[in-house]
Amino acid sequence: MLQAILFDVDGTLADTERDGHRVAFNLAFRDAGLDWHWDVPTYGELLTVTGGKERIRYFIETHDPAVPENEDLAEWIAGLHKAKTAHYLALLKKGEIPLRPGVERLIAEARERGIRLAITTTTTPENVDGLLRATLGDESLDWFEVIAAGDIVPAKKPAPDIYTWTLEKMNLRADEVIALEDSGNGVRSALGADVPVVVTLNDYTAEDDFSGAISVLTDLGEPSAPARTLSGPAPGNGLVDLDYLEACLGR
Ligand code: XBP
Ligand code: MG
Repeated sequence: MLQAILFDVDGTLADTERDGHRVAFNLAFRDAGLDWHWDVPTYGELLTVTGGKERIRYFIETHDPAVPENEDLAEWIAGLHKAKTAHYLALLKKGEIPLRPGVERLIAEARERGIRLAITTTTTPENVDGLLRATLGDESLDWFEVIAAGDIVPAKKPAPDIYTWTLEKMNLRADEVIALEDSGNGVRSALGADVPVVVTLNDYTAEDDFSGAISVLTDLGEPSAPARTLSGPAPGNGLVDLDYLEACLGR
């Protein structure tokens, strides 16, 4: 029996990366007087590394940009990332980043049927808070029993730690939950904790390796715009709902 749905955030609840996180990183670079700019394709390449601080460090290591001397690198990155978070929260507040199709519908159905909800993400906790408030309202924070985010586990996705941590907190077994993810890193993280996973991909993750996922769809689907199924079982009416997720769990 399905007991809970574990939602990834970036790319799954909303398309946050290209017009959200990427823009916020660039604004923080500008504020810091850096001549770095992450364009859309560059950001796609950097997305192979999850976590904003980890992504900045990876950029420094692989692109060799000028960085200030005589600074503790970890501290400097943390400061830059803090500025990025402030910009990202401001973008969310403007209400320009909507939820993906079907997300609100599925959350409403789960709440009606008493299915438990959690968030499992590498992004900073304030970002989850900001996205939920901006899209579903302040009260929606209480709908999620656990919000597992950011540095609460040292090893971010694709490590399984965030899923293991969430299952422990909820006192659930991996075969009682379904994870919704959008990326290869997310799929590997869930599967590493034996959590079955359904994928809704996006432009940045379309070429990722989703091996082991139960199904891969364009999105969760709305009655007016049903989802397309790219692999695995298709939901009858193009809508990912609880009956579909329950059937996925039984496979
Ligand atoms: C999402 C991420 C995040 C965001 C940035 O991965 O990698 O790092 O891009 O968030 P997933 P922060 O969807 O697999 O959780 O800058 O707050 O880290
Ligand atoms: Mg994601």
